[in-house]
Amino acid sequence: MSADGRAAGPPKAILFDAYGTLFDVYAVGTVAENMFPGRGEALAALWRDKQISYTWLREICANYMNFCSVTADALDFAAEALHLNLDARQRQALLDAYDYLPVFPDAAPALATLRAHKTPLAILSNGTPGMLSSLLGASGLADSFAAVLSVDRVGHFKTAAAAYQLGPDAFGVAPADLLFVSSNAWDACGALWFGYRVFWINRRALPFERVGVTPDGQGSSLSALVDWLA
Ligand code: LAC
Repeated sequence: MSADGRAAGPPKAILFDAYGTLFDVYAVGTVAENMFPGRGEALAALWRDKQISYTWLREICANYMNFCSVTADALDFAAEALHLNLDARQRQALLDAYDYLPVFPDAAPALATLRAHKTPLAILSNGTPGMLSSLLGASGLADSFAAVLSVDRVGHFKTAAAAYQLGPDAFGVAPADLLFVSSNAWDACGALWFGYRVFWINRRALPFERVGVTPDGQGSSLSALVDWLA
């Protein structure tokens, strides 16, 4: 432990958020753009915002529903709010696209380098096991991870402690011995409050949330994480 009570030394495992951190959620904007020229980006942005706010709303109201259903509800809201007439075929095509989001180009090389250091890697995500399995299967990254932890097992979304507890339970170590990596600042805050060490992937050059916690490290890409750990 360091003087401030945080663990020192290399992490015993590294846990990654999935959506936005390893997989590009805004890529669905391209599919949407083909359906609604000029509106794809707006649909992708509102869809993601609503998806996350529904997880928070359901968590604070103790009304869990799996991330697959939340994602579909958020799409329906976003389309209606933007006055886009999504027919059943278009709706299904967008939901299918969510199962096969592209992996960020920095992910494969970073994960390969980290694996070579023999640190176990895992995913800790709001996604259901089915959603994560589709994403990983399509990405070619499945073998990179020692564990894929879905909050669906505990029926609580991040930032609930029960969701973050999946990490320490899986590896049998304290949260401070684990490094949590997310591009979602709210997720980084939740993980810091829970007690993880945290690296924030600041993909969109944003300021960090003003809520009284600071990530242990940050950078614009997963390659920056590799440099920071070295
Ligand atoms: C995840 C989303 C919330 O848990 O980014 O993967």
